[in-house]
Amino acid sequence: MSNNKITSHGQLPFFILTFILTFVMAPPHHVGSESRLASPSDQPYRTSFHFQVPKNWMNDPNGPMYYNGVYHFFYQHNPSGPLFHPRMYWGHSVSRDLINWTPLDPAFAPTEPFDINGCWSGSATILPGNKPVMLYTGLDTENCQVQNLAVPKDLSDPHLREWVKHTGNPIINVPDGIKHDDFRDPSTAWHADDGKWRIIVGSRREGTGMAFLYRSEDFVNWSMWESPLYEVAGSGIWECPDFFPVCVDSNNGVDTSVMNSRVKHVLKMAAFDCGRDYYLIGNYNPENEHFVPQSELTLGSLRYDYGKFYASKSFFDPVKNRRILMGWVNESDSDEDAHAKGWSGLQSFPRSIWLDQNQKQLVQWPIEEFKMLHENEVSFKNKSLEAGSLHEILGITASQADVNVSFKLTNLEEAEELDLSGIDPQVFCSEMDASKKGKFGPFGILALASHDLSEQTAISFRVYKNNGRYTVLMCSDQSRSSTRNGLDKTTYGAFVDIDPQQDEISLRTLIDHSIVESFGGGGKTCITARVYPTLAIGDEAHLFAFNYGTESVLISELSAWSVKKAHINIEETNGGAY
Ligand code: DQQ
Repeated sequence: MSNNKITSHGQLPFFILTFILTFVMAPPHHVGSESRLASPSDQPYRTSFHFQVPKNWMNDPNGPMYYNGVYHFFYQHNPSGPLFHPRMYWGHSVSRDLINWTPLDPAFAPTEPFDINGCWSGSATILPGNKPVMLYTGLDTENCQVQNLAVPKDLSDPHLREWVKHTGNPIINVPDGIKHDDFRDPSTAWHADDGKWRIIVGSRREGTGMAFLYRSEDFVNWSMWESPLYEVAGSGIWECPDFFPVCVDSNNGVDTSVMNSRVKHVLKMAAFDCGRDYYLIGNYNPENEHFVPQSELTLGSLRYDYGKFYASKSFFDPVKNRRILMGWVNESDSDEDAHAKGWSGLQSFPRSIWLDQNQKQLVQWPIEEFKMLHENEVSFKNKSLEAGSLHEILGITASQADVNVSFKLTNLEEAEELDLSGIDPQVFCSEMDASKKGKFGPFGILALASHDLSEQTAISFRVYKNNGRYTVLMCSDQSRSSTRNGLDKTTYGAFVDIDPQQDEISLRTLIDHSIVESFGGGGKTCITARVYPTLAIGDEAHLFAFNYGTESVLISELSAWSVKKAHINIEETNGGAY
């Protein structure tokens, strides 16, 4: 086990605030007042192709799975108000294409002694014979976090609308020596040659974050393994752990139980104290239950997303042999704003996820089905962006768009010398906001920009050299994304592990009214931001490519599309999108 230190960062005071408001101040069983659902003209921040609920609160993705032609997506939901409340339900929607979603009644409500105070996060497993089962955390009568099992009532119902909670619940209780509220979020199960199923559950002992490992032959009786699958001193509680294999020689995904010499394993943990989803890549041996990561967990470790993205979950899609990832994208506005909007929370656009060829990190890319929403393509090639220039991308709806651009740098020897080792890229991006000129950079795009540029979200790159090697930095600057005050306008930043001598610097950005989801370096570095423009709304939003550096850069290729509105969670009498 690693003893590596990871300390609380306090980057997202939201988590602390939420914790205090919900667990300390909220009376038990109180649920928020029924929220007002404003008319569409009052709703500039509702999205068009990101998963969200018509009203009230949504947080973590739960139990995503594919079953008999239908994708199922469940989510943490407070059906009584637009703020978090511990007495969670599992919202449920279904889709045939992962783009359009039909809402169903909640799959789980807090009704039984083993979940009466909340049905918290969990995961799906498809058992042999094509039988889905669900494991989830219940908050019992004493607010203890226990693990529960549920199965669909009728496997012939393509929607799997009704779920039956196992009468023997809870199937796993809080381990000795662990606090009653530090034990949650069972993973998807995997099995090894010995026929035993395994799951992990997030926890902590004192400040040591960990994933407890459990094994079972029948999915009902579970025994805790002698040591956690992994633990890291100082990392605080781990929520929503995920553990899955990735192919070393292919971008295809594999089922969670695949184990051979052609896979490595990924352990993901949502580190509550800093509100970040970190992952480790390593080797797993089911005989001794050792997981040996390639690197230790630190604050600078690999993350799925260096912006707003938490408590994610992946699943294997057997239709297209891929692994798909979705994460909760929280609001950056206030509780008062949540009441005014009547809703809170988005899910990231579904991403395919695979191991990079260099085996050092994962790569993510919006699922290919997104293409069905594309219209009005505009594209051009080989346009030079001179120092200080701005080029508007016209002909698309800039508030609802997909833009994919590649930048080519010549004269790289002119790059500024700067040693960025040991530098926190987010801090660097905050200090070097998009208005600060360098040589190569900042260049990139301005999303959701007002015509006078008083509002803009800049997603940009800077390139430096040190001892003959180049470092590429990607920033997402929200400091000018809205003229409103009282928003979290944290600037995000991360390195992109590419060599600009060999590779062009690519940026793909999904823009959807109040979310800007960016994929740098072909999906090696992802940054998601929530923004709340007041001017750059609807037709008043503009999109620009820009170069504020003193060296020119070449746009070798740019394609941008308007994106059609998907049918997401709209009740329709004709059966809707589904
Ligand atoms: N959200 C759930 C918990 C989980 C947390 C409660 C992560 O199960 O640990 O809504 O955001």
